[in-house]
Amino acid sequence: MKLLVTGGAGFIGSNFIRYWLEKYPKDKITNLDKLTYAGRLETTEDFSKNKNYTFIKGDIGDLKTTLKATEGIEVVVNFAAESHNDRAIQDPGIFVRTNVLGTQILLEAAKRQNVKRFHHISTCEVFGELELNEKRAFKEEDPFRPRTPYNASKAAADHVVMAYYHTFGSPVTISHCSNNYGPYQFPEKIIPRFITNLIDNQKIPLYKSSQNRREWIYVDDHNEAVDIVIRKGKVGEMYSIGTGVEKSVEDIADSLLKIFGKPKSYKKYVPDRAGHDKRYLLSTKKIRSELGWKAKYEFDAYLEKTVEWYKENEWWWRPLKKEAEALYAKTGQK
Ligand code: NAD
Ligand code: TDX
Repeated sequence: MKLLVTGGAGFIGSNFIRYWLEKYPKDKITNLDKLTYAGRLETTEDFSKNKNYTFIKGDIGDLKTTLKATEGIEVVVNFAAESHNDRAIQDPGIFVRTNVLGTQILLEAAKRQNVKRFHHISTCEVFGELELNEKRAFKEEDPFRPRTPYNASKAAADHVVMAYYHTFGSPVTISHCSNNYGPYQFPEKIIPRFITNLIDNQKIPLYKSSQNRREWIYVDDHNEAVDIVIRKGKVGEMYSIGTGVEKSVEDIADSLLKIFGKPKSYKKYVPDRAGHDKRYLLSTKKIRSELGWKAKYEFDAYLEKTVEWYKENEWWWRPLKKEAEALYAKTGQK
């Protein structure tokens, strides 16, 4: 199979390529990535010499580039996006340009090149937020109710993907995943930010609404589910990928302090995120019953493995820490 992966120099996309090249060593993968602040060639170093791997530096929002990148491609997997809520509050425009317009331009190229499958990576956040005490979980057929510039751009992109399916018959699938953690995650996101602060013996900044919680998934579980959706999923369908493992900001902080053997006085409280969604939780009934997928990596064990990875790979994150903290210096959340 010939795949085009976009955003493959970022966190989940690079782990997807790593996973795929190992599992399907005969397949060919092209990675199209703009190399924004979040995309780095160092992240792809370990597989960059693989003879079945090609890298193109380019923007999914440029039709000429995407037409060339999709030539002879059977499957497109679109990970490329602006992905951080706190940045979207500072500059919503780039989120709309990359996540919405970029996705449309990539869809258009895939349509013109007769790509057999366009798989779009989306997020639980498109469904809006749940109350902390609510009993339900989001289902695939729930309406989109985004509340932040990031999740509005992801919801809008999903609508464009479905419009290409209904109007032009494009062979699309979409997956909505919960919060990922694992190696190569940019240290602006909560888990790598807290880990790298603790390695440096710094306090960890909890946003004021620290009972807000997320559903956590190890990145390889997400990527295995995407693999199954690509191979077995039905065109025109959306699939939710989650674990049911919910952790509040306080829980994450406490788990990491325990791993590092540090006292609770390492927690500090900083101003809340504007539009801070309280909670997301996905029902995974559909992917479990129709495609036979379920998550297998256990949270506590893989959180520890993730800590180990950051301890062993300072070369990777140390140069990024300044960029990540500069953002929070601006927002007063440092
Ligand atoms: P990331 O920010 O680590 O990586 C994004 C990658 O996309 C980077 O390599 C960047 O250079 C590239 N990129 C950005 N704009 C581009 C453009 N215009 N053209 C080409 N490449 C571009 O993000 P991530 O956490 O790996 O997220 C990947 C995808 O998964 C995103 O679509 C995100 O919305 C989705 N998602 C993420 C999570 C999570 O917890 N991280 C959960 C659910 C869904
Ligand atoms: O320093 C922090 N302190 C803190 O309390 C940071 C960075 C975050 N938080 C809180 C805010 C959230 O309640 O932690 C929680 C998680 O925040 P992020 O790591 O920024 O992730 P989130 O906003 O939930 O979005 C993530 O999951 C869904 C990804 O960044 C998205 O790309 C994905 O779609």
